[in-house]
Amino acid sequence: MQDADMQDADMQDADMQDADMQDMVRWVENCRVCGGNDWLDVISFGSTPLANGFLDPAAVPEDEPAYPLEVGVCRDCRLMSIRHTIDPEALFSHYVYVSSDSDLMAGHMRHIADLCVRRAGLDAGDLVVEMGSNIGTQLALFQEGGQRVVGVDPAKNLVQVANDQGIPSIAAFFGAAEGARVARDFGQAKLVLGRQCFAHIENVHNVLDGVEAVLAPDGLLVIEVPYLVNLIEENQFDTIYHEHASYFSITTLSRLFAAHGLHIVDAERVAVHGGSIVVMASRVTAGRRPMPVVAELVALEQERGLTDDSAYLEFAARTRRVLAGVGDLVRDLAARGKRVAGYGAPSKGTALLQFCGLGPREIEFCSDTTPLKHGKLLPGTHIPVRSPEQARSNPPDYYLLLAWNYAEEIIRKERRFLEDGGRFIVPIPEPRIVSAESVLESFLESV
Ligand code: DWN
Ligand code: ZN
Repeated sequence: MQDADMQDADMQDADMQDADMQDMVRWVENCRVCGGNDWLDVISFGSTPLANGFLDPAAVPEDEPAYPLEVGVCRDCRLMSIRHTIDPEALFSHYVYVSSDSDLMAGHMRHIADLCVRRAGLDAGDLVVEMGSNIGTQLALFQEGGQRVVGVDPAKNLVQVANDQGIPSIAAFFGAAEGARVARDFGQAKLVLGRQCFAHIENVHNVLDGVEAVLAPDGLLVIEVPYLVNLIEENQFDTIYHEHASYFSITTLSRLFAAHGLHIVDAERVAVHGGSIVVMASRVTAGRRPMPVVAELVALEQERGLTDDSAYLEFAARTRRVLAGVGDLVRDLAARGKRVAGYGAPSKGTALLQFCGLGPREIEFCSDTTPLKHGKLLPGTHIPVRSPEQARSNPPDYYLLLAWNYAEEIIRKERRFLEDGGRFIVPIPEPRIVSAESVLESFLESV
């Protein structure tokens, strides 16, 4: 090819990439909940690849796509959200996160099933619909209790696993059309559940239209979302990435639900995913009286400054400081010849490493229990993922605890690593090092 032709071809390639980029990412002008456009700019993480975009080492793109990640707060309804939207097909139609089989999560899912049975008054034969049902682990507990279950999840690979395990599941995004379809094919649901998926939804109104279509007149909507109070107060900035469009408080959820004839009747703070909130809502017409905890949590959010600007700006300042602290600590250890690896390869870990500018020079590998991630490279940083067995055969000096939401369970499980002189770096709320001695000290302090 002549030089001029090559330049033309390069320009065409660049144009096509721009067009692909435009299809993939869109600037969000109006608040996803209230439609307002008075924004407080909180923080920008620059442009990053998608947090769950694990790469095959044999097919690493030369120009790995990266998308802007900016956070704003709507000054009207106080929704914290990201200012861009990414094509949901690209994010969720093939998914690598599988509901963890950890003790913490297993106990939590049991708790959620019991809570829902009690609060929704579920009997055998009642219909339970779960959005974002993953491989059906939560629904299996309702099935054991005699309820009829249907899962709806956009990840075809996970829906296949769920169906193979006998959990009826549909590969689709839940929304107005899907809610109506489930109502037509299965009847009305006594319980609609959405655990850890609501934050991922771009068009929350469409999803609530779907809930309205399928929820029985006396039915209960139960959603579980990471709680904004925990995110802000515990510096959980690594939970901010493209998959998570919104970061919810009760204040904002109440307003969102009200637009769909729903109101929050109960809520419970739970420990999973760094601190989440289980929110129970019913149709206003069902006549359920809200429990006092709902007003108490709204008051807590006000008291913590979530209805003002300053709490968010202080969070942004702390985030910059902690990011720099984690990066410097790991770079310093690596420069002193210490071997550092990541513990877990969660989406928030791939985000944290990108934000801190850490790569394979500092982090040798990440150990993760998820077979779908083994042998892959982390998006952006290209750090390899190994199985825990591989990692155990040649452990590092330090593990950067990327799956910090399982800290207690992991530190208990890895007693041997600590006893052999290994250490954990826990990155948030403030970076700190955990050794066998410090575990013993904090145990002694607690008794
Ligand atoms: O919202 C989301 C939530 C619910 O789950 C998503 N957008 C994706 C995902 O977030 P995550 O990837 O940060 O989730 P986890 O559950 O914090 O991921 C933990 C990771 O650590 C998993 O890949 C499994 C791994 N792990 C491990 O290697 N050893 C976990 C435990 C408990 C362990 O002992
Ligand atoms: Zn708003």
